[in-house]
Amino acid sequence: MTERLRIALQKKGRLADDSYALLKKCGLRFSIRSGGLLARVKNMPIDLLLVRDDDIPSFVANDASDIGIVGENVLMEERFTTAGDLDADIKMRLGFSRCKLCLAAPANGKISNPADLSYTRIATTYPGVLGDYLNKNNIVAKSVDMKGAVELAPSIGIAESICDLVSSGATLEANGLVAFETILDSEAVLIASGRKLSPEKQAILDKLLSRIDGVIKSTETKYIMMNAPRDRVEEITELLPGADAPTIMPLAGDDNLVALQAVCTENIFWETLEDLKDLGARAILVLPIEKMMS
Ligand code: PRT
Ligand code: ZN
Repeated sequence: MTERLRIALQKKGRLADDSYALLKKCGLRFSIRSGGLLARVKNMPIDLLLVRDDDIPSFVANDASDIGIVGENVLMEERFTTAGDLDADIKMRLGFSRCKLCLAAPANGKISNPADLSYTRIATTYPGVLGDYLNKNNIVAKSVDMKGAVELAPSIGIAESICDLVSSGATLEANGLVAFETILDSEAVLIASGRKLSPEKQAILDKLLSRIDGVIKSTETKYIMMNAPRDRVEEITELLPGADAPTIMPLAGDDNLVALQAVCTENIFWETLEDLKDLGARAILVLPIEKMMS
């Protein structure tokens, strides 16, 4: 029987859709049934274990799963609550589900910087990460552990400030709170334990990691094409973000213009296109790249 690599994923929630989408872009074919705990990938020896995000680090650490996709915030919290005894580490940063774990307090209140926290109460669902921050910064404060709706804590009088995840900031604003310190920047990460995998599983994992790397790079990478004045090619090339040597081709019937094409590994903003135009570039096209393998 062929061995199957097992990946723990969040079943439903803010991480789930982007995790499924990433694996689909890597060529994995599967469907998620409601109520199912395991989904079988049809075209590769991989099974998906569909669980709550909080369980993912310990499932990976305890061999219920070979790898997992989880928010860095959840991994860090699990690390602190297991007192550093968690066999799960970041293998790859995935760039989605970005958020910050912030300290926030009522606008125009008594707390507007970390020094004001001394001998106050801070409500959070991240007591581990918060405790570590308070320790490292020599702040003596009480952490009030909650299961959710942390943003309501100051208005109901159970804490003077909160430590919670923020992405757009709309929730803080709607509750009259202002963030004054970021204690963790988080994004989705792929985690694995230090256990040695069998050669079969390791080969599947290596293939998957290489495809994920390709997917992440290709979303940032663009192909740019333009017609450029021959005597400005050097200046134009310098403007292209993260580009290797461009391909230059003559244009039929025009000795002063060339066709210039390059792969840019960083984002191309409108400002760059405007600067290229100022250097005489015309007919500028920016094209997405679907797949990459280096
Ligand atoms: O059921 P399960 O336990 O699996 O899911 P969950 O309810 O614990 O987690 P879920 O699905 O809400 O979030 C999963 C992961 O998404 C988190 O662990 C983070 O890594 C990441 N993430 C990214 C976020 C946010 N952005 C986010 N904005 N998690 C939570 N939020 C909260 C935030 O605290 C606020 O209350 O969403 C609310 C809206 O945020 P604003 O700032 O846009 O208003
Ligand atoms: Zn959760």
